[in-house]
Amino acid sequence: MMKTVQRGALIVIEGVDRSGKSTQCKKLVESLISQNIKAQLMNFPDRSNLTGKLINEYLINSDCKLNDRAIHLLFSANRWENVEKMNTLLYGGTTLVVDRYSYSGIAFSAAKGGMDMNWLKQAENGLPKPDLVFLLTLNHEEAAKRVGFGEERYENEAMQKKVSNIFSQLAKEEDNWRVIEASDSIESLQAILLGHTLDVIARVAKQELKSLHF
Ligand code: ADP
Ligand code: FDM
Ligand code: MG
Repeated sequence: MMKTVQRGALIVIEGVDRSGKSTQCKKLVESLISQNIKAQLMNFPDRSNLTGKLINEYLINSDCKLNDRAIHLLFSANRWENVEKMNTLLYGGTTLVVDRYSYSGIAFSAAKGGMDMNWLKQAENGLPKPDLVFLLTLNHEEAAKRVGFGEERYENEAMQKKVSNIFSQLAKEEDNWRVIEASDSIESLQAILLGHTLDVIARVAKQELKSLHF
């Protein structure tokens, strides 16, 4: 009898700078692969594609002036550029572990002020909806003890605190979020994330992927 391919899960990790997103994403992919589960890491912004190069310039060069709505749409377009790739991988049975997604897009733009929340969300509607979003929370004092901010735009305390509040708000709007206090050790956090992820992979394997609909 033919074995139908079960789809992979779309797992997103969000959180403020230095909350441990990149560390946990990398470890989660390694843990899944070590259990013979097909898994791949993705991160947004994806600085390798066309929109990603513009975004990278905006982030690293403080002299780069760009309208707030224009850069918001570029971050969103950067995700849209990857939709076919994401769908192909997911429906090919690969679980995607994604370092930042639409919620970073919404939170960072909203933290700047002056843009309507519904307008910010609109650009994300229709993208693949994560099966699970981890929000790593860490207070600013704890984050400050970790290896320091770089020189990129948004890497300052005021911005990070606003972003943190908006993430907490977004987490309450849907039931697919798991809020994890990120001050524990890398290993104990990883065990928690892996447990939730394995549950979700099993639960969604035969379900159709949903689309974001804010
Ligand atoms: P993010 O991607 O959220 O900015 P990183 O994963 O790059 O965060 O981690 C930022 C820094 O904090 C790195 O130096 C990393 O080794 C360290 N770090 C990550 N997780 C923890 C943890 N649970 N406890 C202590 N330090 C951590
Ligand atoms: N960022 C990231 C946004 O402003 N919008 C987005 O849609 C995304 C995905 O870009 F400051 C911001 C968040 C962060 C920066 O940093 C990217 P990392 O270190 O590559 O995660
Ligand atoms: Mg990171």
